[in-house]
Amino acid sequence: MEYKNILFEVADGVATITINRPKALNALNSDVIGELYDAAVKCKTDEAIKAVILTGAGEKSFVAGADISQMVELRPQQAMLFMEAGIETFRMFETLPKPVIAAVNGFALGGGVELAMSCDFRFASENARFGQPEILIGLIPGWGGTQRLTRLVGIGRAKEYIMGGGQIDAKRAYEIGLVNRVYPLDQLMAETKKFAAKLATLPGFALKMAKHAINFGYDLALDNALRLETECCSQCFSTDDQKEGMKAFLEKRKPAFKGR
Ligand code: CO8
Repeated sequence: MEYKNILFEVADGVATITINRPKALNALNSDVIGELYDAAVKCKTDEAIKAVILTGAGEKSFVAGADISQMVELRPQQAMLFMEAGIETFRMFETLPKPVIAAVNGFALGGGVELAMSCDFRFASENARFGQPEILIGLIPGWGGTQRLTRLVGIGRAKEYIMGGGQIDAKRAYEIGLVNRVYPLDQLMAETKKFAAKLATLPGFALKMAKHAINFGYDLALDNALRLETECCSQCFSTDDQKEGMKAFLEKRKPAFKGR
């Protein structure tokens, strides 16, 4: 697929996907969603890609939400299709068997914060602003916000932001656990790439199992979740990387992981 709305680059095992509609503050229309889905499939299937970064073009916005100009006249069935496309695309990143980092370089509003919350990690620039302002245009979140925000920051805060429609800055987002790290804007990409590069060197199968156990164990009853963890952890013993990691520790040397 030829991309017109995103940039897709791979370097040193890290794929960087940049949503590239800076004049519209990188708002997501159905074309962007289609390209993001295609890029997610590439990230999943290309064995050379070990970690993924999602970011927005320009210095003002990560993603300012779904494209309002495309939604204004939708009927419910059309809205449902647009919602399902976003839900499926975001879920691809959330369940990708590789780490995904959102580098939030400005506004992350509505669909923007929903996309960021589908990533494993959120690194933000100091100028980033977060919110679910859908209520202000007669809507509620439709790409996972009612569920993922509630899980990340708790039901009381989720209701405050979703029903109140206000925005918070990066410092507050860090305090409530919505973002993992905050950097000056000019350091955001370098720091995100450094973290992604480190992840790319770690045993890929163990990363996959860690993400799987956390994602799919989270909503299970504790006994079932612990069983899932046991199964995921035991699978790691099938890899050369587990043998190498433990031998290297015992031999007091650095491990040479091979990704298998
Ligand atoms: N959709 C379309 N265009 C947008 C969007 C958007 N979400 N956000 C910004 N833009 C456009 C503006 O229209 C403007 O275009 P133009 O230059 O042609 O007039 C350009 O980007 C620059 O924006 P502003 O001039 O408004 O810039 P400001 O710095 O003054 O303001 C803000 C920045 C605060 C980010 C402001 O643009 C804003 O409030 N944007 C809308 C934010 C919003 O409401 N987002 C939520 C949208 S709804 C949603 O995401 C639901 C997702 C799932 C539902 C699926 C249902 C089918």
